[in-house]
Amino acid sequence: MVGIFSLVTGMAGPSGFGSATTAEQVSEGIDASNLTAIITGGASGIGLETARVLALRKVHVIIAARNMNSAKEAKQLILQDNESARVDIMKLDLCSLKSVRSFVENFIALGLPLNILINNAGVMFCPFQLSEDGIEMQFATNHLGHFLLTNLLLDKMKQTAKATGIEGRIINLSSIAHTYTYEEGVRFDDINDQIGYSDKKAYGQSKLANLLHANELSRRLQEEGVNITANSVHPGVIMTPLMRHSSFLMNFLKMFTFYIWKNVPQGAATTCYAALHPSLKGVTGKYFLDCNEFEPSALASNELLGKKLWDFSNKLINQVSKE
Ligand SMILES: NC(=O)c1ccc[n+]([C@@H]2O[C@H](COP(=O)([O-])OP(=O)(O)OC[C@H]3O[C@@H](n4cnc5c(N)ncnc54)[C@H](OP(=O)(O)O)[C@@H]3O)[C@@H](O)[C@H]2O)c1
Ligand SMILES: *C1O[C@H](CO)[C@@H](O)[C@H](O)[C@H]1NC(C)=O
Ligand SMILES: *[C@@H]1O[C@H](CO)[C@@H](O)[C@H](O)[C@H]1NC(C)=O
Ligand SMILES: *[C@@H]1O[C@H](CO)[C@@H](O)[C@H](O)[C@H]1NC(C)=O
Ligand SMILES: *[C@@H]1O[C@H](CO)[C@@H](O)[C@H](O)[C@H]1NC(C)=O
Repeated sequence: MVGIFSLVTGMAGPSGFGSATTAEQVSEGIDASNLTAIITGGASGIGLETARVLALRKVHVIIAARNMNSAKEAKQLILQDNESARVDIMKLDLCSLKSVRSFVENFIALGLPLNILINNAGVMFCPFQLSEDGIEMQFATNHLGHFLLTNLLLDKMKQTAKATGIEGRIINLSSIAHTYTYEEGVRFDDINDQIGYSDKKAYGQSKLANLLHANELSRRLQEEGVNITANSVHPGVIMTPLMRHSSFLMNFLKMFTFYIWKNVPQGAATTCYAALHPSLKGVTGKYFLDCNEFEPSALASNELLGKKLWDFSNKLINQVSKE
C-alpha cells in the first residue's frame, strides 16, 4: 500500500528518490568518465533514455541493438547534446544464440573494459512464436539470450573490476509483471508448449526468470568474492514501443490508471540509480522499484528455483549448440 501511495503522489522513499524522479536527477553530479557500459535494446524507450543519461554522465556507452538503423538514430540523438559523447552501436539479436556469441566476440575484439551491463531489451505479450533456436520467443529474448550474454561477458567484467578496483554492476530489467506467471513459476517441462501458452503469463515467466537469474548470479559472484553486483529493477509502467502487441488494451487501461503511468525520463531513473548511484555500493541480489529497494514475489526469492533455472538455461544452450 505504501508502494501505491508513493507511486501516485511521487513522494520520495528512503533513498530520497521516488516515482517522479527522473534519470537525470538520480545521477546528478556523478562523474562516470572512467566507466564503460553495454545497454541491450538501447535504441528505444527506457533503454535509449538510459543510454542518453549515462553518456551525459560521461560513461562510454555501447548500444547493443538488433535494428542498426534505430541504433544509428539513437546515437545521433545523443551526439546532438554533446558531439564528443562516447557512444558506439553494435549489432545484437538476443533471440539468436549465434548472434549473442558473435556480439561478444566483436565486443571483446575492441579491447575495451566493461563495468556495467544493462540487460534491458525485451519483448512483451507477443503471440506464440519460436526463436531461430526453437525456443518460445519471450523466454528466448528476455531471459535466455541475456543469460548467455551475461555469462560470456562475465570474465571481461571480472578482469575490469580487478584491474581498476571499481565495482562492476549488472542490472536486469525485470517487471512487476514477474508476479503474474504460470502456477509453477517457470514451465521447465513445457517451455515450448503452444496449447497452454498465455502471452501475458509467458511475459511474467520471462521477467521472473530475469529476477531469479540476477539473484542466482549475485550469489555466485559473492561466493567467488568478485567485486560485481547484480540487481533487478521494475522501471514503472511507461508507454513505449514495448506495448506494440497490446496497444489497444494498454491505451484503454491507461484511461483508468493514468495516475500510475510514468514518462520515459522517469522510467529510466531506477535503471540509472542501480547503474551509477554511490549509495548502492556493495548492494547485490536486490530488487528495486521507483529507485527504492522492494520485496519481490515469493517465487522470485526462491533460491532453489533460481538454481534450477540456471541449470535449465545452461542445458538449453548446450542442446542448441549441439544441433
Ligand atoms: N514500459 C514498461 O511499462 C515496462 C514495464 C516493466 C518492465 N519493462 C521492461 O523494460 C525493458 C525496456 O522496455 P521498453 O519499455 O523501453 O520497451 P522498448 O522501447 O520496446 O525497448 C525494448 C528494446 O528491446 C529491443 N529488443 C527486442 N527484442 C530484441 C532482440 N531479440 N534483440 C535485441 N534487442 C531486442 C527492442 O528493439 P526493436 O526496436 O528492434 O524491437 C527495443 O529497442 C524491457 O525489458 C521491459 O520488459 C518495461
Ligand atoms: C538478468 O541477469 C542475469 C544475470 O544476472 C542474466 O543471465 C539474465 O538473463 C538477465 N536477464 C535480463 C533480461 O535482465
Ligand atoms: C578516473 O581514473 C583516473 C586514473 O585512474 C583517476 O585519476 C581519476 O580520479 C578517475 N576519475 C574519477 C571521476 O573517478
Ligand atoms: C562531452 O562528452 C565528453 C566525453 O564524455 C566529456 O569529456 C565532456 O566533458 C562533455 N562535454 C560537456 C559540455 O558536457
Ligand atoms: C569494489 O568496488 C568498490 C566501489 O568501486 C571499491 O570501493 C572497493 O574497494 C572494491 N573492492 C575490492 C575488493 O576491490
